[in-house]
Amino acid sequence: MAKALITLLIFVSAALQAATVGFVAPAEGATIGGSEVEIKVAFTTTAEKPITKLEVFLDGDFITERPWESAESKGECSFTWDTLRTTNGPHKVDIQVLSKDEYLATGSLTVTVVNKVPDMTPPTIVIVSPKEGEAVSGTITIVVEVSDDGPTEPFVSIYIDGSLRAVKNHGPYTCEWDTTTGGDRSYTIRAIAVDEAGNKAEAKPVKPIVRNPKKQVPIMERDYRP
Ligand SMILES: [Ca+2]
Repeated sequence: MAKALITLLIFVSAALQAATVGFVAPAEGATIGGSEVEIKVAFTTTAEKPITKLEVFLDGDFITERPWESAESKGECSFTWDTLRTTNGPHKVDIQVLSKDEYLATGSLTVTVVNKVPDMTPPTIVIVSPKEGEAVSGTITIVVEVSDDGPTEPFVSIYIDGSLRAVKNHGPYTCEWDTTTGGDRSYTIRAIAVDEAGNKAEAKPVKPIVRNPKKQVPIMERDYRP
């Protein structure tokens, strides 16, 4: 009984409408994402009222329109939707068809947009050892602390006076430094982290001072007598 009533209503509705418009793709309720989602619509009309324009609405807001020069009794039309510029979640697309500014029909589609939120946040990076101005000697361990919101650990490069001394893609981010190989002076340690999305961060440089014991001079025995 109910089914027969619905069939009848559809039949009456179709008879009254001069034109129809519906979606070929994507499917109703589909989950979509990316910058190039094809929205394909199909429409039919009568010879008396050829469709001259399609208007596209997203969540009730007018987005774009497309003039339609053909006076065919039916046709198809595609739009590209950059869903990266739309929030994640359900959205309603309406297509209205018009004939010389006379409204004819609307087709509606509800889809769910799901896009991976891009990682825009650079890592945080700090050189924790040695400290600024710290006197160091012998072989020391440079320790860098890095954190990031990405799914993988960042790449970290450690430099001493501009020369690359270590590259690591996982923690602990450390680097052994034999300070006896250079002279006693101030050195500049820099560290740079890059996350999976290419966001880059540089730690505040640290300038320790190398002070190694002088090389042992053989003690000379002196024995003078006046
Ligand atoms: Ca990040």
